[in-house]
Amino acid sequence: ANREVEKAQHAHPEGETLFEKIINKEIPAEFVYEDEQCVVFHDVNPQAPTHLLVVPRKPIPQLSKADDGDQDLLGHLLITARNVALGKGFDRTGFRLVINDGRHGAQSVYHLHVHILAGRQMKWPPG
Ligand code: DGP
Repeated sequence: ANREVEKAQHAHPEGETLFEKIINKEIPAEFVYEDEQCVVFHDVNPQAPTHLLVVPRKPIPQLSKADDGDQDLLGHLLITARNVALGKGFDRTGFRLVINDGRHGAQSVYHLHVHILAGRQMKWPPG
């Protein structure tokens, strides 16, 4: 987990990211859902028994750079996360959604994404 923070502190918030390559199927990922607006796939470095990423096809670099006009898309990401979390094979005990933004948020990939974490007891405050 600290490795991830280290990586995040050296990430550059510009240019094409890995997630565009995943969305375009140029590099593989374990997809669980996709539609016209977003995709959902497994995080390569899971921090919980279930760790998925909800990623808009539109390459918004981070939440703080989203436009007011992205309101419907942002809503769709949450509804999609909800649908996935209510889906088949998902633990009903609860889950956590996380959006990391910028350096202090420990964001490492500058293509907006919502983490879905589940399958264990979460703690508060987060590290
Ligand atoms: P964040 O710190 O919020 O920017 O999280 C980025 C997440 O992306 C991190 O949990 C690890 C994950 N990740 C990074 N590279 C890849 C990859 O190539 N494939 C997949 N599936 N996940 C990745």
